[in-house]
Amino acid sequence: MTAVPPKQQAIDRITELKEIISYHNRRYYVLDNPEISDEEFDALMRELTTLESAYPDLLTEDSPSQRVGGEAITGFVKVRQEIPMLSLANAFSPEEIQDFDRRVREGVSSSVSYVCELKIDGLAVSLRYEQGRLVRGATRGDGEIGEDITANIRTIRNIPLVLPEPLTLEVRGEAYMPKHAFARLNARREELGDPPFANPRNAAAGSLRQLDPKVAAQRGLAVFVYALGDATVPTPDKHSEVLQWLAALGFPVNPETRVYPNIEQVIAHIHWWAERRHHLPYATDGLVMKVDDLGLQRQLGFTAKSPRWAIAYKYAAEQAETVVTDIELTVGRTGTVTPTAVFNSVQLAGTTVSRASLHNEDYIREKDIRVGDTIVVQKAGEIIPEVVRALPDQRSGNEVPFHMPSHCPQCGEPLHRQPEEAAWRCVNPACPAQIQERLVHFVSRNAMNIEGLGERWIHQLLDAGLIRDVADLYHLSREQLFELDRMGEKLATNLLTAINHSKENSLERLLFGLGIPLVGEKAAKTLAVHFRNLDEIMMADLADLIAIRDIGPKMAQSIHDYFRSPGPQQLIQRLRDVGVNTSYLSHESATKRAIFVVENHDGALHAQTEDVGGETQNKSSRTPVAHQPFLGKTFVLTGSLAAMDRREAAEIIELLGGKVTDNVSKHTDVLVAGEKAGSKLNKAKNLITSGQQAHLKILTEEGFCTWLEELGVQLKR
Ligand code: 3BA
Repeated sequence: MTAVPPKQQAIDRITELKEIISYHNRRYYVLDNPEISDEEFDALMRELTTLESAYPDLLTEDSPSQRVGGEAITGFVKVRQEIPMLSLANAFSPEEIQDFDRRVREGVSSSVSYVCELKIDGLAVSLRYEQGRLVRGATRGDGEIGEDITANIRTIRNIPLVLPEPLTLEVRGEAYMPKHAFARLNARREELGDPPFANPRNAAAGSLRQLDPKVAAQRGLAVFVYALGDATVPTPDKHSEVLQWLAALGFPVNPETRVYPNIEQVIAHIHWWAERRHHLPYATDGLVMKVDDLGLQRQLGFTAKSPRWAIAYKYAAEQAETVVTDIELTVGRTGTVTPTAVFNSVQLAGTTVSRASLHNEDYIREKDIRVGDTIVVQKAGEIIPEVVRALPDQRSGNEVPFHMPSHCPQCGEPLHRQPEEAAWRCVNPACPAQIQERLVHFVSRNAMNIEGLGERWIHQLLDAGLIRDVADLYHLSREQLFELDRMGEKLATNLLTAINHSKENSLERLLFGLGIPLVGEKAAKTLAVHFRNLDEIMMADLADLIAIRDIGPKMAQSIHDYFRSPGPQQLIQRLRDVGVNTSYLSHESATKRAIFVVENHDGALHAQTEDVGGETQNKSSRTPVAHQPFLGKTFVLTGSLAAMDRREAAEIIELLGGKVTDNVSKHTDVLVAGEKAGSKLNKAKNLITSGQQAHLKILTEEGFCTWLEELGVQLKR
């Protein structure tokens, strides 16, 4: 990849790459159905950026490489909406929806079909395309004048930069932050000491108002489009057809959209979503109903502020009252002392909650939350439980105000608070709580993945004085393990194998596992790929680190400081001494463990693990087992699985006689839905509710594993 092709060849290849990349981008971000692996996608992207940096004049704004964010800007320019972006009238009860329907039918004297859309809790934006190219993105603002946020809009992955036809049009929709991205962002802000966003809407708005598009690019935003703005295109007769047409052009249209012939069914739809909406991967605060027929829409027209043909139904914000029973203090792996409110459990937005972070001392003081207080709790962005306020009127006088202790609740050393920080910190590197948390983090699944070595064992090992830091794990002997309570032969062997095995991990796991402040999983991978081995990272100076895409100045400083401290340096030396790998092992060469299902002579099924090279495994060499409980069944796997990856799950299904396909259809018998299952899950639900495939079974990963267990398949790794 070092040889730079001549210009004409570069031009052709860039054109081709842009098309291929935007195709796969759409499969991934809009259709939730990727065709190629992340690695293959990255390789295409690298090829494009390499060519673009060799020929900077060939770099255009609609290049998918610009999704990472271009140059920072100094301010936002105001833009006028040619057709104002109106607001929506609200309804808060089914009766008000019925009133709306009555008004609509009076105005048009015919039966009326309605389109029901989820009301996404985000920020209204307008996207303008000229000759099929995205030229401007703007906020709604006051409806007439918004702000030009084009640079940030371009970074949103599910917005097409180029349309399949050279159309000039404006589309409108909602930019939003998915729940997982919101949770990740707030966790990071907390770590940095920045105030968290109250909800995904604010987080989306804050991200789109970033002057530096590189920051916006990191925020994981997405859009759903739901309307045409200023557009001279042959418009269909119905709003539902407009949505279909937009989807065909590659725009993300919410898959939960439905059309109903009367208001009774619309109201049933409202009830149907009341609870279910909490389990969507994005926050919704209601539904939007629109008259489907565009002719009728025109007849109905507008009031001064909003269309008469549409209304937003808003679910009541879910809050609950409960009583604080305790304020717990936990010491994290970096020594931060975090108070958590423990309260009598309540149902909230689809789950039972009994704890909420109180973040820090100032937060508790500001809200004056006391043990014994009755409090109001809610979920920020439908996901993170939080205490809204205490109800002082309900106090009996026995409530206990909170005081941050002056000393660490775990080791008794004094706590410190930096003037610019909100957190109190235990700075004793020998604090047992920190040591334990560092170890738990090191062995965790996404770090060194030392299977079987959970919190309980770590606690025992520390208690018995057998380990003091992560390097000690690699010196443990069988005899030492047997000193532990309830340690058996088999378990000891498994633990030692797992520990030993972890020495072969690729660098990013070690980097993440070390727990360098601010370095998450993604940054660890970026560093590993960029520097290839630990020595290079340790020698990198601040400028080298800042120059890396996705590594910000604060993180760069933290990495730099970490590797220049004597403690970490010694620890790394000791890890090297026991043979822990410190290089990046590319995807192809990494050893993987595969699960095999094997049949014993007695007919029982067992799973076995085996090391396989990433690329060299040979599928046909494994024969299916004779007992085939899944024979004739077609499975679809979606979302991310925790206990195994999709390939492994597919392998097991096939060995048991089942078939695995990519897409949900009328032939699907079982859908295994992991975390963040998206459109496939929705499609399966629709097939069930519409009666087209009523016997389709939807299983969570847990349900799938239980089924396997019932069949006698033991999953071991
Ligand atoms: N549909 C918000 N307005 C919406 C086009 C109309 C409309 C919304 C909607 C006016 C959502 C008001 C701001 C605005 C474009 C004006 C939706 C959602 N439809 N599904 C009927 O999901 N939040 N918001 N946006 N024009």
